[in-house]
Amino acid sequence: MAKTQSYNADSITVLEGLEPVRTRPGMYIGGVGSKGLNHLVYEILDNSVDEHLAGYCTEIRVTLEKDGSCTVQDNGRGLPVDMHQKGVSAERVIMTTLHAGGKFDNQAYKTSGGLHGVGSSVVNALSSQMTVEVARDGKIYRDSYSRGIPTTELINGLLPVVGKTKQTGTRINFTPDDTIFEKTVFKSEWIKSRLHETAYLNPELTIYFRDLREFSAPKVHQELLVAGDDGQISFGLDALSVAASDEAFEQQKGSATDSAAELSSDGAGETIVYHEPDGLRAYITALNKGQETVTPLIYFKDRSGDTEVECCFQYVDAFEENIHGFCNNIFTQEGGTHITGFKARYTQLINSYAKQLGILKDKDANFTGADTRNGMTCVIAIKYRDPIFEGQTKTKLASAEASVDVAAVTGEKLEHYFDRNVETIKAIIGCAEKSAKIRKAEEKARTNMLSKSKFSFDSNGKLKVCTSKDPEKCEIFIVEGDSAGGSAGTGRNREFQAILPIRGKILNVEKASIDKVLANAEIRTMINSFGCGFSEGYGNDFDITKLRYHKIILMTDADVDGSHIDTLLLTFFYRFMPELIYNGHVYVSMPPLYLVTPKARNAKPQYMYNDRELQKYQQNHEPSTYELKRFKGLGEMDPPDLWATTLDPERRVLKRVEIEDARLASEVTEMLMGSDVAPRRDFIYAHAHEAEIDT
Ligand code: 28G
Repeated sequence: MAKTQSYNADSITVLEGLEPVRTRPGMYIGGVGSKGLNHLVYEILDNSVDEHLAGYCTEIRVTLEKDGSCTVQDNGRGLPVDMHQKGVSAERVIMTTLHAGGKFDNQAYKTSGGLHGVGSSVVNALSSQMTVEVARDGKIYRDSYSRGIPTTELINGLLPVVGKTKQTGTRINFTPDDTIFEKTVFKSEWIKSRLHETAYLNPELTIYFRDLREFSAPKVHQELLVAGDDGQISFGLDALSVAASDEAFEQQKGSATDSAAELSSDGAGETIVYHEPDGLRAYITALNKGQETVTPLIYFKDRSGDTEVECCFQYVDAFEENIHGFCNNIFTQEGGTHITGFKARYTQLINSYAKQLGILKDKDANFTGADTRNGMTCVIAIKYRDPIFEGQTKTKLASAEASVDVAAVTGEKLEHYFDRNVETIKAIIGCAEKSAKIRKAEEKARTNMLSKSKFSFDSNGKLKVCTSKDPEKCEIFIVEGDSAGGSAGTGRNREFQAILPIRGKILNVEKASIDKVLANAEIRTMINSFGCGFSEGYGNDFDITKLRYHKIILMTDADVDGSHIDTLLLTFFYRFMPELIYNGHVYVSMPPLYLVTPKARNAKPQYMYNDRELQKYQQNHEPSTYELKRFKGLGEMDPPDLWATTLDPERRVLKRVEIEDARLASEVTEMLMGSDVAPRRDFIYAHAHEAEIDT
């Protein structure tokens, strides 16, 4: 196929059209870090999901390719390829025009406002390479781009045909532009979480995920694996007879025939099939896994006006509420009107039943909203015509009507349900009573505590302070264990590095009630030393301007226990000090696993941070030529070692924690505490390769 890099008239208009995306990528994908990078996948994925919502696509495949690119494929109708009024294929127009992608004419199921749904053209503009293949009308068409500029020559304005097929669908392969993105390694943990979420929200959809990259851990999440990928999206197979040299399609053949074998091999690559026919019910069941349930699953779905409202919830024996909102399949991290509409109506409903059943007397105060949701795990997913998003990360639904519609559906459906399930409403009121009691006790404890001056309720225990008082310069290392804490205390730069040793595992804040959280010595010490208070359900005392350390660095061993402690700490920050993460103050240090000392004179010792690095070294060096030391833990390093590898800003490796990491941490807490070793190892694995040098 003829390719051209020349800038003809077409490509200049293209460049003009997509230029704003390349000059200000953050405006379109929310940044050029990991979050923006992964957003590229979601943008493309969203188009396939839209095609599913339109009723034409049942399978989506997402593949992280060996070469660092990503492929998304669906079995929908296939992007239109016919002649557009502009004189080129419609596909060209869609891929090169801002706001002309996919569904922008069809507002009904536009994926979202704000950051989302800006479409494939944005991804195209930010990709060093993009290939679009469309299976339609018995043919396979192909187009390609580099940084949004077409590299395929059209034939009378239309796409070249590269094969024949009986299937229909779209396949897009793209490589993020490394001159735009700080990092170009997709975070599979984030992507998998998003795919699973999408599967729960779309019960008739099946999503195949594959990670073919070298460093991906083999065999993850056994329970999710479905051996024998049947290769139903197989327009590529047909094509083989016609376009036998077509690499992309050969690869497709591989995935269709070899996957069962690959699952049991030790090579790179994992395949996960996400299919959740029980939808939100299965989602709640998964979220409540391992916890004692207090009510059955409660489910409803209905429309009000143009809004479709779907909701499932269940109570567990816990003190937290755990409400996840979605609007048009988008997770609304910061909540919004759909959530407030639900909560407001729900509080009224529970109080009215409590009175009706004589549990609340006339003289009694109503339950607070938080009381009524004590122990509740809930997912609210709405489909809304014209969502408006606001907030720090544009993930807060602002549309006022959504609140009204959700309240209407919630009121009607739940009244119908509770009238017929009195035991369930009694159990829920039981949870509310328990909460009210604890709340009153806590309010008392809190006034007592606050009266003793806010930050003096505990001495700072084992904190080794630094001399500087300039928060911007100051760092605090939260170090696992007294022995590592001791070495760090000696090895650090006292001027700007504070050390806070913590022992063992901090409390799992996901499970504990607030009074227990506040009673925990480690947590009190942290709140004290950071200096900015904390926020929780009953009030927000958090003030980030008071933060004493602009870098909070978790320093734990690179093993299962260390990653568990990281997870618990992140869960704590996520729930009580999320701004620390939003504002990029939280880091995880990446201590090396090995020290290789070559025997040759003049050769410098080398620290290695993961097994891959060591393997590479071992492949190129005879075992007799070097000495290998394996660090079992930070506690084994002497202070100079610790300075050289983990403390020295010039040489250490830090990974900045993003809010997605913290959200996942809160979700994987359960997984990490389970007995299965494999997911834990994979968790550590997944985090090891994402290390970045912090400068
Ligand atoms: C694989 C990666 C991402 C897509 C479709 C299918 C159609 C479509 C996409 O149309 C323009 C606007 C509304 C009609 C629609 C095909 C109607 C008929 C489509 C994708 C024209 C966009 N036939 N599949 N866009 N519409 N999958 N997957 O991008 O009026 S995007």
